[in-house]
Amino acid sequence: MVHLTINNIPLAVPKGTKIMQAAQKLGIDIPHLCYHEDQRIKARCRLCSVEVVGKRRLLAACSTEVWEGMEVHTDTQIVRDTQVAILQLMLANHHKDCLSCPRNQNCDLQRLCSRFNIQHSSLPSVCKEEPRIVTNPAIVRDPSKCIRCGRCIRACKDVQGIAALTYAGRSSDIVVTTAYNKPMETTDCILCGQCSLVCPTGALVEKDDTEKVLDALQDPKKHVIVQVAPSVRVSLGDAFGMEPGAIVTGQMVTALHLLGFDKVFDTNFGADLTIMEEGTEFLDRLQHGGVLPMMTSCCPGWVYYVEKHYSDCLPHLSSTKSPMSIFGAVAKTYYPKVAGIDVKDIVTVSVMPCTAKKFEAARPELGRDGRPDVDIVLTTRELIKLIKYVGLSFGQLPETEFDSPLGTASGAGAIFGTTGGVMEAALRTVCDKLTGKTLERLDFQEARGFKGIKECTLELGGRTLHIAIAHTLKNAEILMEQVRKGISPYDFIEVMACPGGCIGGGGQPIGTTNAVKKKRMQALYEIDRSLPVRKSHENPELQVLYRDFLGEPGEGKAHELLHTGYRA
Ligand code: HC0
Ligand code: SF4
Repeated sequence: MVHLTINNIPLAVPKGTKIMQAAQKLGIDIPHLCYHEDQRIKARCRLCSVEVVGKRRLLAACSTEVWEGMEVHTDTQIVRDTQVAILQLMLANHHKDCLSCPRNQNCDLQRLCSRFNIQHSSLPSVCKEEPRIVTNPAIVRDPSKCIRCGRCIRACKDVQGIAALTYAGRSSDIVVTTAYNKPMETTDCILCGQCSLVCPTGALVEKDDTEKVLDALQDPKKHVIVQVAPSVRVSLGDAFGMEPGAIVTGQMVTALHLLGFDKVFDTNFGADLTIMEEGTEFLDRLQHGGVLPMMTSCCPGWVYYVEKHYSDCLPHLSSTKSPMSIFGAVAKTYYPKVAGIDVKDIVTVSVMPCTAKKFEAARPELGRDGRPDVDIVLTTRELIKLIKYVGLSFGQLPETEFDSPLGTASGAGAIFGTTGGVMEAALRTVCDKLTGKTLERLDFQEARGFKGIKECTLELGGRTLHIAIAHTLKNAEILMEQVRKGISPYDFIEVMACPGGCIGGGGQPIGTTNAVKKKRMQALYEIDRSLPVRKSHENPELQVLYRDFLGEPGEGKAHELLHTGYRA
């Protein structure tokens, strides 16, 4: 242990601890902007400057390791003057329209200015008020809000291995931009939104579609239905003061009804359908010499990545649509029939933890008769805004259940929201189908956990199946290089673009860290354990849907509605 004092308070911490974390042990929050607990430390903003006795210069608390006998002061006049000066410099180059900023009341810069009681800008503004860049359905850039902390650059490069964002220019002219300042979607970007999740200000945000939803809800001629992704029910509570990983399914359904949705349905039901189709497709490829490894296709960031970066490998992608889009197809075909409503009057909304889902919904092939199957996609963050907008006390809402007939799902559908969940759900069905028996085994521990690439081998019905699961595109790239070279040892690969899977999606609440994601992961497994049906093919509502409408999985109407193609 290393012994030191911070603000004259003695403490001992393990060797290698940084001043920032040592101070946290004493309950002292050293201000910071470029530092993020899940990222490489760059010490760019210097807002975490502290005084250390014996040192002539201030040191950065995020990057400086403690040493024996160190005496740190986090709250001296020079430290405060430095922090205020840094904030004033940022403000001079910042478009200060806080009241109408998408990150109002949820912005690190605003919070720090409030904490340091900055009531006026002491420096003349040099901010170039550039227009917001709205060129795609998922992500909006606002360069005049950027504080050049670099967190987005690190998320894109270090987590996704993409590096669509970069610094350009020098000195005071430095900016964060794309190559040649091109629109994001025309670069290597796959609209995953990881950059928006770590941005401390309003420089990178999801495209806001809340008004479209409010308009639809106000239209008396429209029947507005909503589906909610598996991971939203374990992340929404964060914004309402609940513990990370709190399971708020019942309150969430009530909130959506109170917002005015006519029916509240479950994307998990779509996930069960995906398993039926994807499982059937995998067995068919396995038994009839189809292209292997087959790769899951439910994550839109991942699909876009394969299209942009590995288009030669597209035949490996399952043709099964994602649960969201499968749900949308059913909602615009089967549902109007059973509900007796003209499809032209139905508006389908989905709540997703993901910005790329907005892009997926806008794909022209995912619709019929010129209408999209999913009309509007909201991120978890936008749903939080809507709940606050109508003034609901979320934590005090009673719990209600999803509506029928598209609201009953299995535990397999629930775990889609975490890395490894899609594979575990698929295996529960594939194993039964391949062996012709109802296997007792439900839990596939090999598929669980936060490891970047997970592998397992299963002996099934006289066959050996080799499985791999990756999350983040940096990890996926390792598997894809093998696939491209034709040396992949696997039969079936699951990829989710975001770290942790959808629980860490780019549309999740600000403050989603790896520690938070691990709690959400456990919550999803808890939901799975609590459900009476845990295999997709045993979902009774799904069985009715196939019997009465879709026919056999992978054939005829099921194939026509629930499968898609990709573009190079
Ligand atoms: Fe996901 Fe999905 S699990 S991608 O992460 O597969 O966004 O939560 O809704 O579609 O089900 C996201 C989450 C979904 C889909 C599902 C899949
Ligand atoms: Fe990079 Fe994803 Fe942001 Fe695009 S959306 S710039 S891929 S982090």
